Amino acid sequence: MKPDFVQEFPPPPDLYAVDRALHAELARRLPKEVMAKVGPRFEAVGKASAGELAQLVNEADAQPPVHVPFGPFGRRIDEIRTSRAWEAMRAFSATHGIVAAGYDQSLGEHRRVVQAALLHLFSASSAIYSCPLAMTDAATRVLLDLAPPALRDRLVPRLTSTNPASFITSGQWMTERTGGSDVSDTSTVARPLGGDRYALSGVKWFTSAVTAEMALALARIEDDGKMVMGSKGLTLFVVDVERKPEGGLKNIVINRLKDKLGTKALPTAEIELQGVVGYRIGEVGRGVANIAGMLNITRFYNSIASASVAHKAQAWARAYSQKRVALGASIAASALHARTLDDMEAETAGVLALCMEVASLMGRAEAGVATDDEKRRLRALIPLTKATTGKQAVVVASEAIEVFGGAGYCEDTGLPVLLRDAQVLPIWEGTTNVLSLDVLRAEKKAQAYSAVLADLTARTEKLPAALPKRGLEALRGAVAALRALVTESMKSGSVEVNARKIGLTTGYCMEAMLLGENAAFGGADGGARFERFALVHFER
Ligand code: MFK
Repeated sequence: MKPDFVQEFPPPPDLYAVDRALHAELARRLPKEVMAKVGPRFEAVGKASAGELAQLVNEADAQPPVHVPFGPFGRRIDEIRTSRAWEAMRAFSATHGIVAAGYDQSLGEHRRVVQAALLHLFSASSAIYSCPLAMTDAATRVLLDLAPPALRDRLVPRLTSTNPASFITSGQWMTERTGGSDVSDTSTVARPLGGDRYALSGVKWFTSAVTAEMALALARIEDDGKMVMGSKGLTLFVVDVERKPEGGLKNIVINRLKDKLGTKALPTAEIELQGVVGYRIGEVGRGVANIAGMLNITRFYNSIASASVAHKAQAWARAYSQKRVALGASIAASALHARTLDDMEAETAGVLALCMEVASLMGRAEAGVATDDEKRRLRALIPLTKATTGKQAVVVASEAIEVFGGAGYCEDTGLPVLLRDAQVLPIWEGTTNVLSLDVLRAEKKAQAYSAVLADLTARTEKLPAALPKRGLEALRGAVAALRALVTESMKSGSVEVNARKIGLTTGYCMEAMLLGENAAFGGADGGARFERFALVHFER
């Protein structure tokens, strides 16, 4: 009997120091000179994850934003009061150049891999500040691709600034009361004011990061009382969110903040646009195609947020297992428990590997060196990766909480937030089914899925025979079964009903193949991670 026993509770570990899978990815994907330049940045964010960010994330989650609609004498002020910790997350992300890294020309084609590593180390300790960063990055991409020079040059330097005093964030105003998946019934109207200026009016139903200084919005132009209905009638606009000197937002009313399952620190609002000025960007009626560029970036961020939460959850569970004694021994020494931890680590490594493949392709595309085949693969891999990794993040976060037993279920450990925040990842920026259908859209338009399947097949064949045999056989069997499922679905006209199964299976096969390649490249213990992943997913 130990009446005074109190379990020692480890703080979250330095997420860079303990991330063997990330080290293997970086060794494979970054040239030595790039690594020498950016390595200290990874170390700094990793250290913070066990220090200042670990404090800030608890504080931010415990102090959710408050909406103050009216001042003491009834004036509309629409203040969103966020916590000191949330503001500190903003400054941290600017200083560490998380958005900026994606546009750092000096990193060449490696820009998105460097950014993915920084975000992977930050997101799960950021109280989901990665959400405003996703929209900020996506707005940057869209402005660079579509905005007239004056607008672009006014906003992009601030969206990509590493100075917290000048860094601004962007929102994304797309979802209305009709829902997020189908934007064709968007009812926000844009009335011409002359030139590219329009007055936007309507209700936006899910506007995350409502404290952003600008937003991209979809609206339907009404000219002389005429409007084109459906998604072909939508156009994209940039809105400056301005505060009036006497309080309140200029031509925007905040109706309320959402009461969400998780992402508590993130202010997500329902807002009403009352003639706010929007600058049209891109062609009239091409709003959906134009905002798709934004979705591709936010889906990339969502995928890395999945890798991040899975990594933090499993690394923390492992740290705890080394401290916890039960049934007379350290639980880490139990073969069954060690297997569970290894499976979680392999799952997480798979998520990261797929994210890094996308990061690598995206960096190459943006640096102008991607081949046509790589661009096609990127188009299909973005939705496929987001769909697969979102599901995996929830599973790993849930397993990690279970490792802590009842303590993991209690708020004061800081663990439940991981699961709550993970649950948004399969929803935000497209549900699993919507993304599976997007893979079909990409296939119809550019045979993008076929390019992924051909690449997966060829690279699986090329994996060296020296890899663990059972894992290799399990993966090759899974790829053959996937190809048969695709052929059979096409023959029987059941591609749509099988789209989710095809998408997720492709995601798992890609992850296993990439882990095999990493192991072949030489990452320590990579072979074991590859085999665990393949056996968990594919061995019957
Ligand atoms: C972090 C915490 C957040 C807090 C909680 C948040 C909870 C969630 C709240 C939300 O609502 S998040 C928003 C979720 N919604 C989405 O992510 C959108 C999901 N729907 C889609 O992705 C649809 O596919 C889409 C609206 C983009 C298109 O639907 P349509 O109207 O049927 O478009 P269509 O005709 O298929 O495509 C129009 C054009 O866009 C085509 O080009 P072309 O006209 O040149 O042929 C498409 O090829 C192109 N396109 C569509 N998706 C694309 C794309 N191009 C490139 N990449 C893509 N992904």
